[in-house]
Amino acid sequence: MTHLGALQRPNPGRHPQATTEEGQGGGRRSGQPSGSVRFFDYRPTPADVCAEVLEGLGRPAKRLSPKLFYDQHGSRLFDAITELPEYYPTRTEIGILREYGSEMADRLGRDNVLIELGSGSSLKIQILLAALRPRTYLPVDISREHLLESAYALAERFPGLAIRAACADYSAPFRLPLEPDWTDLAAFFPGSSIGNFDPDDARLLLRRVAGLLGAGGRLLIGVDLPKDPAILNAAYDDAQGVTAAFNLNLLTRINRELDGDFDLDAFAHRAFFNAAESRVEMHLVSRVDQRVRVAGAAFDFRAGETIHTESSYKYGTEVFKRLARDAGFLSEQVWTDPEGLFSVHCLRVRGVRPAACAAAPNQA
Ligand code: AVI
Repeated sequence: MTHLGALQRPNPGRHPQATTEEGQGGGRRSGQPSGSVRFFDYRPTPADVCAEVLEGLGRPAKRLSPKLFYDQHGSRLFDAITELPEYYPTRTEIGILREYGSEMADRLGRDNVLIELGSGSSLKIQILLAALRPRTYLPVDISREHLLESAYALAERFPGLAIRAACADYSAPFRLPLEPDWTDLAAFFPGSSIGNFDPDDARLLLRRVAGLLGAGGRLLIGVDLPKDPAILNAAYDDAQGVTAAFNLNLLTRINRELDGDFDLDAFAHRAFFNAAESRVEMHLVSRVDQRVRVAGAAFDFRAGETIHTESSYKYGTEVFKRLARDAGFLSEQVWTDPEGLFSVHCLRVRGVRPAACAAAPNQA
């Protein structure tokens, strides 16, 4: 789905491509100093959206990248999805974090450096920060506004926490503002976002996270489980039509940004569990034979033909452990909810963590 390049550790003490803004987060509360926020902008290069869309629509089996969902309106729609009664993953993962947060902290270690891939739900990270009390929190997100807003809110809430917010695209090559003497790194990758990568890309991403964390580093990762297809189909095709609006918004975005002429009434949202691939697929189905123009190029659709817009893989515990093992991790513990809907894995990078004083692990 996405091209995933090498994650790189920074040169010790130097961040040549980063514009660094330093600031104090959120003022003071009850006489305690507020946490400090440092911002590192690695200026993630915007993907060539136009080339990607033309390539995807030009294929015999048309497809578009799920990354395109997340413009401003799409991000709002996704937030609304996480609150839907049918969309169980968010509230279930939050329940697991609440129930087992202190066991997770025992595994991940306290007073360490916690990296979050995608600064998503503020509630999830608040639960984890309260349990772990890391020395430094390092959220990585492609959206500057979202990243900074959430970093300053957390600085207010966790006085004394050092925050290094890195604007970067974690699904492409990226660097992090790590110090050479930091050997106690842990990472959090919630929401089953790993499920939106095809398995080969997921393995590649995990392998690179393992390289970033170094031997002995731990990753806490949320992974959605396979289940009754009726539950899955409802979660991705809710009664209020929010997920349908989320899917169709992709066409609105193409119309706006790429001079497209998609007629939204001529496409329908379809989501279903593909058991053979263990994934929910989202498609946009053409209701009629039609021709659509995007950026000057013409694309013909037959009635019933679809554009595949997203896959959301569901991994059984043992299957995911195998994927993680192939990426260089050992499984340490898995937590699930009582209904077996969702899982949170603690993984450890194979190998022995070097002595605390060694500078080598943080070098590029
Ligand atoms: C972001 N991602 C984990 C969501 C999922 O469940 O695959 C995206 C989503 N698509 C439709 N609903 C939610």
